[in-house]
Amino acid sequence: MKITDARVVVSCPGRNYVTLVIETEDGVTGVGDATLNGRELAVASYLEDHLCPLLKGRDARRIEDTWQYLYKGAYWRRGPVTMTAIAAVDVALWDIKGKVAGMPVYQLLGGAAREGVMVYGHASGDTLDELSSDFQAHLDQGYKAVRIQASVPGLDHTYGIAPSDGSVYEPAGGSRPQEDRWETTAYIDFAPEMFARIRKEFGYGVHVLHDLHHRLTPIEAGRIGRALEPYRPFWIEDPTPAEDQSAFRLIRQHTTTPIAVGEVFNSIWDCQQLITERLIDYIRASVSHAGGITHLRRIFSLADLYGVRSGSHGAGDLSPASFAAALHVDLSIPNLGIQEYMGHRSPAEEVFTSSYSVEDGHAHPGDAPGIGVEFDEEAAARFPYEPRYLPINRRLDGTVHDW
Ligand code: CS2
Ligand code: MG
Repeated sequence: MKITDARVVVSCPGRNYVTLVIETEDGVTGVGDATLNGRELAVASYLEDHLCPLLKGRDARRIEDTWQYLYKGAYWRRGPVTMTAIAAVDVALWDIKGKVAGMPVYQLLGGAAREGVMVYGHASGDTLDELSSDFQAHLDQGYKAVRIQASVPGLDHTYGIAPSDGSVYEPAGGSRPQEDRWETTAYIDFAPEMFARIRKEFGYGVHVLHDLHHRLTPIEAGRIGRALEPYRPFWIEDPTPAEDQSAFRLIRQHTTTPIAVGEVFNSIWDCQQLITERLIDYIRASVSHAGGITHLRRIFSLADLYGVRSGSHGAGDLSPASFAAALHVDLSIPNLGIQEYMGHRSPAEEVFTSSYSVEDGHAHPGDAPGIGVEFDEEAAARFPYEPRYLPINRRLDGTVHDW
């Protein structure tokens, strides 16, 4: 089954998405997400200029061989651009395999290991009152797990707070990144206060998560983890930058609060030590940035050996094709933790039609053959690419800090 065409579509239906479409000689098409937020065109070029010409003429059925061919064949291994491009190819080929078999991809991965995939939504607010009403709104929608972020008093703008007009918290439009402010001393007493408020109001029957977005030093992270223990967080996410995997030993020495890491990882090597030394509890690599279904499953299998569960990244910058692919993996692996779910902003639904559903706090990929997402190229053409950047972050004295 020869691949006859592989093309890349960059569009902005609500936010930028890079979509790879692979077509076979029998007219079967597969779709993969190649979006790398804020660096979209680099992946589009990697695919268009380097991978698409290699795909034409290859056998679409040989997923593992194609993965190895693109990974080892590049010589320059890993990195977000390379691995996002390989991920898009991989997911598109799984999509094709499912369509040809007449089965949803999760059936090809071993079938459902559960009825549905627990997801967490995002509640946020400029004040704790706003956060609390957003939290209630999530409970009303059936969520069993909710991430909480609130503006830190004394800081102009804090990560993860959706503006009250319903728009997203990133990325900002414009030709330069928006600049946020951060100071850990302002944050460190506030986080326990935020958790205390939510637990007091809503009790312990709901999972509560929190994202630190790589901003703390390991010892600060240990301190926050310990201070939050009475409020039983489901996890704290990305407490400290994870380039230095051994830094997590220090956090572990100070707290039993579960730790989740991985949305910026693109390879199993980024988390080998974190997993094998049991320095984390949840691995949050994503299907679109960590080499697709093939490589993500390898990461989760390693994690399973060490009692580490999955918690895949599912922010809005991952297109519906990624979210669907993640759900097929989630449904079939033995060590699911939870799946992030942010949804997609209108008019994304004009471009992507999905078979997945989210109900009562649980998602299911649906039973359409393949990944269950159709991509309308004509509709995508109505929403041309718009240059956008992720924010950068500075301390109050102006020093560039981890965003
Ligand atoms: C975030 C993301 O969802 C998350 O946990 O950390 O929103 C992240 O900032 C974006 O995916 C960056 O593109
Ligand atoms: Mg995050």
